[in-house]
Amino acid sequence: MLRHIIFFNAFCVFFAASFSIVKPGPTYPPTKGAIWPRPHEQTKSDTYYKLVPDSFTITEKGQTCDILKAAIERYTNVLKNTYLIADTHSKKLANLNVNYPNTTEDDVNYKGTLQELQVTLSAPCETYPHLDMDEKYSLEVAAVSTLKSDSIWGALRGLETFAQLFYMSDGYKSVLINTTQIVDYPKYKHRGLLIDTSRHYLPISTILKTLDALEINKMNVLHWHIVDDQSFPYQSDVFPQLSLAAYDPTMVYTAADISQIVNYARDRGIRVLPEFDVPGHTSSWGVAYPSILTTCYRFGESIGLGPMDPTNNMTYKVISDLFNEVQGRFPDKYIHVGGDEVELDCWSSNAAIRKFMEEHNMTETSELHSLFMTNVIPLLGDRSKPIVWQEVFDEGVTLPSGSIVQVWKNIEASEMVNILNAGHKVIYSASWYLDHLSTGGDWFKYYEVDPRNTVNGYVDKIKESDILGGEACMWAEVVDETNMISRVWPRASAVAEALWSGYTSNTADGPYRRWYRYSRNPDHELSCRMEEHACRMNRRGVRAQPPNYPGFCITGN
Ligand code: CP6
Repeated sequence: MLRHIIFFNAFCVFFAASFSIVKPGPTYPPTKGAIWPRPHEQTKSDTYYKLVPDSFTITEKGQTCDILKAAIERYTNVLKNTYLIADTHSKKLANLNVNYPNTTEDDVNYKGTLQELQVTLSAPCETYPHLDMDEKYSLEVAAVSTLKSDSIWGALRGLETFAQLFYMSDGYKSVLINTTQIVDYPKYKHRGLLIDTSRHYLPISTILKTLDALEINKMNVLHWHIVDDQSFPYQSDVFPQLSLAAYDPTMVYTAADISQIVNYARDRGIRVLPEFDVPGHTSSWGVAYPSILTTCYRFGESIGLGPMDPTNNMTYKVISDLFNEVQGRFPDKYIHVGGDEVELDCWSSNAAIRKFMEEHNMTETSELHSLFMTNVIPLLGDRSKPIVWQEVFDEGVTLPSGSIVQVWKNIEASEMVNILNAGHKVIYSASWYLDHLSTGGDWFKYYEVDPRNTVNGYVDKIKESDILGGEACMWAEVVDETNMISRVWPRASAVAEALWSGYTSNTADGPYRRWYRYSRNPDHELSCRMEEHACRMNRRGVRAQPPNYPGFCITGN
């Protein structure tokens, strides 16, 4: 303890002595229409156009469908709203009698008002986003701009980019867009966020808001860790008693709620990936069905219920019927079946389970976990493929081909290599735990890893591409609707960029590795872009927290 005090004092004295001069104004001046995540390829010019919503339209020049029509309406509204914020601001300025000169109209770079965005979609729409969807698009901004894609999903990403190119100028009175050409596609095809609705219930509105934010960040998976030990908010028709373990009868997700969320996500090119975590993290199942859980013992006495009972046929019957229902409610081709943090010691504490192990020639409780998963995975049939947490691989379960292993522990490269060499695909989450806070500005650290770099040199490039992407995880022990959005955003935006752009500390022009040493630099490219991006999210109704040191954001409020 004493050592800490001395260390801490020395630390403060050091900073007190090396004073710095603080200049007025935001620590990081925001950029103007920088795209987040950074596009694959972009050329920009100083010439620009002005947005006047009444004389601007987005038109469909190729194939179309409901998803595209809805997106055009959505983005038209985003632009109208951006214009409205500038308009509101200019009225406030007029009331204050502050007169900023209009610099736009007599500037040689000003090319007039923007007329049209033509969207050319060259193939019929797919109906639901999937792992292998094509998200590529190209965009050219001119008086008549063009957006081209071979896929509805690419068209959605391109519309998002288009909306982000607009910025406010003339003292936040006009909305401008520069001439630019972009060709863009993601490095990783699985770019997700995990939300946890068991530790705290999240209202539908918060989940929809999260989907808005995912769309803004070009993320494409909502990993919905829907139930866990503490509560069971999923309302089942086959087992209605399960949601007796909801925190409150109103704190549930009905079939209609799920359908609303799935459709809202689909319209934004986002997959909803349900997780029903078994056999651990399942206490809440025991409220209605205690017999499917294992009684744990200490010193010969029962100390309560632990993981699912792998020796009980009823366990598999409940899981099977529930999965069948879940497959009907979630159209995604994958279901996450968990498999993390199983309390193996509970199994070995139970005499009946020990007897079962003896009868089946098992010596390790991990073999029971293996048996359990081996029994559970086929229950998915061929309607869905499994995703599992890494323990399932570690414990020697034979997984069907096409399975995905989600890595969440800080691990040696060798583990990723082993998973890949066993023929599995990987989703990376280690080091992207949003519930681990240091400061609001800690997002820099999420750039320290590029998932494929962790196995660089250990496997060939083909295997490397089996690392499909990653997920930022927002475990909800200490978050609910009051703080979830602002805690996730813009911190998860860093993960979004690492996954879309492959822009990390390992990239040649990537951000500085030691952010705390270099980031207090007003020209810091990444920080300035992040400042604009967080502000952009706020203008679009996502209450992202301020990412950097002091600054401001004009939102019309
Ligand atoms: N809940 C569930 C959790 C975690 C996991 N599974 C978790 C464990 C350790 C850390 C963070 C989260 N809260 N169901 C592990 C995947 Cl550090």
